[in-house]
Amino acid sequence: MSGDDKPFLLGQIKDKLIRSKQQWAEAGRAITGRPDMGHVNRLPPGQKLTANWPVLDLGVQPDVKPQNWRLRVTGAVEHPLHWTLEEFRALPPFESVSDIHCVTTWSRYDNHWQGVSAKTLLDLVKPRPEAKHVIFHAYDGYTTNVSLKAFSDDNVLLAWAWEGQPLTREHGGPVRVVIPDWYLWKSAKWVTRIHFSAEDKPGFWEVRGYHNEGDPWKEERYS
Ligand SMILES: Nc1nc2c(c(=O)[nH]1)N[C@H]1C(S)=C(S)[C@@H](COP(=O)(O)O)O[C@H]1N2
Ligand SMILES: [Mo]
Repeated sequence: MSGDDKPFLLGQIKDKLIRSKQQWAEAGRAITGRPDMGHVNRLPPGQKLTANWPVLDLGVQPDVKPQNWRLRVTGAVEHPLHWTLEEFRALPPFESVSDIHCVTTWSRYDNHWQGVSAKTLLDLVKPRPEAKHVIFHAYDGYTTNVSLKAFSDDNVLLAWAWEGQPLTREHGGPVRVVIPDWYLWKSAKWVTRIHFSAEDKPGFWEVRGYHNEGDPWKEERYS
């Protein structure tokens, strides 16, 4: 062992430590109620568990017939694509199980979703380097914004089924966004356009006093 080996070894150990801490930090985003992440407290602060699934919206539930549904991707992407429901459902399917946390204080565990993952969509449309924000537009005029980072999470999807059944109209069928790590107002029902942008654009509730992000573990309810 030469004297030079020691600093080298220390350097290696340090890198290893940093890497594992980084991984913990990433997993720590998992203070997120992901069932697989093994939280001691699965229920975020201020939430109450419910078994049913309440319906919340602006009071208008657009009747989007499957044959009329369209999803468009616009803004800062290499490939601004659009799909019919038939085309969308032909994309690689994705299934996930996640908890729902609504800002109105109810949470519902173990929701089984089926749809298209955000990852798949991102691979297809390829956001341009300047894209940092995503704005969802829905058939009822609702909008909501998230960071591209939040949208890129592994558990995010555009869901067309819940508990093995087509997503009902009241819950946003034919297709809604599901972003399990954020309060449910970020999960646009009846989604019809996904806009990528360099600039953030607060959505319907975000301009009305809701937090711009919405992490249930930090109680980011109102701004
Ligand atoms: N298009 C649309 N999406 C929406 C809303 C809405 O009014 N319109 N409300 C949001 C809010 S505030 C909540 S709490 C959830 C409710 O979803 P749910 O009715 O399926 O429980 O949808 C979110 N997505
Ligand atoms: Mo809400």
